[in-house]
Amino acid sequence: AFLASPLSVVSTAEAATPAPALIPKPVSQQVLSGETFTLGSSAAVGVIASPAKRAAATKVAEQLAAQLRRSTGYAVPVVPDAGTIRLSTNGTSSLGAEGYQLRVDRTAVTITAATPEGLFRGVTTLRQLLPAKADSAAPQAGPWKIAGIAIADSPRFAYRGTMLDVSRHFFSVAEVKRYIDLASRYKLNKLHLHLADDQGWRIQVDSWPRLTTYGGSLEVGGTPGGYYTKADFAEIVRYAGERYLTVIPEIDTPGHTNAALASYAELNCNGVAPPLYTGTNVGFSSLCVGKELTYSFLDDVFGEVSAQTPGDIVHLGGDEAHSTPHADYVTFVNKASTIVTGHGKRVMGWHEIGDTALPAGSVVQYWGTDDTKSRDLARQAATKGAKVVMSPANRAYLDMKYNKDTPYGLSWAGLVNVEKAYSWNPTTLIPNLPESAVAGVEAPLWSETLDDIDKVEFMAFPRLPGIAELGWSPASALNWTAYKDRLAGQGSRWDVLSVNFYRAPEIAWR
Ligand code: TNX
Repeated sequence: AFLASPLSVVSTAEAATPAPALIPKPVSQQVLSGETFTLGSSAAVGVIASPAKRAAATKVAEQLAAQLRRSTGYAVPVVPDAGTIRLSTNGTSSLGAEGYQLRVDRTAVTITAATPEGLFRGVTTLRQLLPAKADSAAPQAGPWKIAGIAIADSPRFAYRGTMLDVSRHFFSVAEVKRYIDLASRYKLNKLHLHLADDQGWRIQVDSWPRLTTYGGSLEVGGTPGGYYTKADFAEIVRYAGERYLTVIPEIDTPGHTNAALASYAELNCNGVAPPLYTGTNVGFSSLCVGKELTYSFLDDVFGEVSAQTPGDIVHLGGDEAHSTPHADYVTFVNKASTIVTGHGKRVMGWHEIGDTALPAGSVVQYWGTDDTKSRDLARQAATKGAKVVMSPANRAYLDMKYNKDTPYGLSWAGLVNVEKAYSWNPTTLIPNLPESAVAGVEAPLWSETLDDIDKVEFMAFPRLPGIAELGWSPASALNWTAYKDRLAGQGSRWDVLSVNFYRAPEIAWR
């Protein structure tokens, strides 16, 4: 800019200020031309909240202030009842628990919501309005300007998730936190953790200790695995909660259970423990449907896992049970569902559970590829009153390769480029599925080929923000050409955060 002539500077200033490159796109935004906010050295974050909401609202303010201190070097205190950046929970409840209003003018930035959660969502918008360097971990030179704007915003869907498969490859608490940080920037509100599969059991269960000490010892490829102790898991739940993501733990059953079967011989129908498995096949393992012990095992496991889960959903898997006869499968899922609800949680499962009993409040996760069978199961589930979360594998699976040259990932559901991942509508994808049955979207990331967080980032970015937008923004806002331009603006932000994103050549990164 400092090479530009004074004349071009003037003409830029006179051109209509474009809408900022926000993802997800807000419901409504109005540029306030002629208004610019400058964050100066005396900036403070003010909290205006009723006593019941004050502590949580202050936490949201502290998170914002802490980041601004790091990047601006200013003191940025958090103060009651004033501030140049004001967070108020006295907002209208008509925008819902997650909705917020944000106004930037020459005097202040004001975020108003009905809840601390709404403030948090508003802060994620503010972070995208600030210059990218505001996300830096070290002090940067200002100025810290934000163009005037008035936004009113609330989500299209209540369920906006992503899943991390920590079984096929284990990810440390620090790596999970990094993923939470990045997901929370795009207003995702569910973190589904795939905690048990053939290749590893990753969550401590006191009543069945060998699940982790033995069943968690390896991962795909035979390298050392790992597991979360109760303290580790509590820390993930806490960290996610502070960023307004609810953890949904998944214990995959009755298939995908080799790690458990290897750990306890008595869980097997023939009483013989198979060896640990470090390959990537699916569909070969099954819990023993006819054994009573199977259900006391599940009661212990779902009991301990539920006790550690503040959210109201527990995922029992249910996918690809190719070694469980169908009648047994239905018997098993119905019993397992009753155990989950007995621990006070709603049942979630992959779409195969669509033809089981599905207790009230169940959530079915569609992972089909436009095939008749998967669509039918999703529709059956809806007919029984269950909600459907949309994770179409040929669009929302973050482990699918972008193109044939992508260095890792799978391609069984096809190649999924950035446009394909974004260009679908969650409520019309499955014909004749009532719109009211769709709870939202989730982008799963399976980790057979992903053994470190850099690879996870490469597969999730830039596709995850697109799924986040499908979950948050109104259908009328979804437009690939416009989205692509907003996405381009995230590149410099990811550079500041050292996100190892795939620089898809069709995006004009800036
Ligand atoms: C299918 S999707 C699976 C997983 C694999 C994934 C790989 C689903 C419910 N089951 O076991 O990891 O494909 O993309």
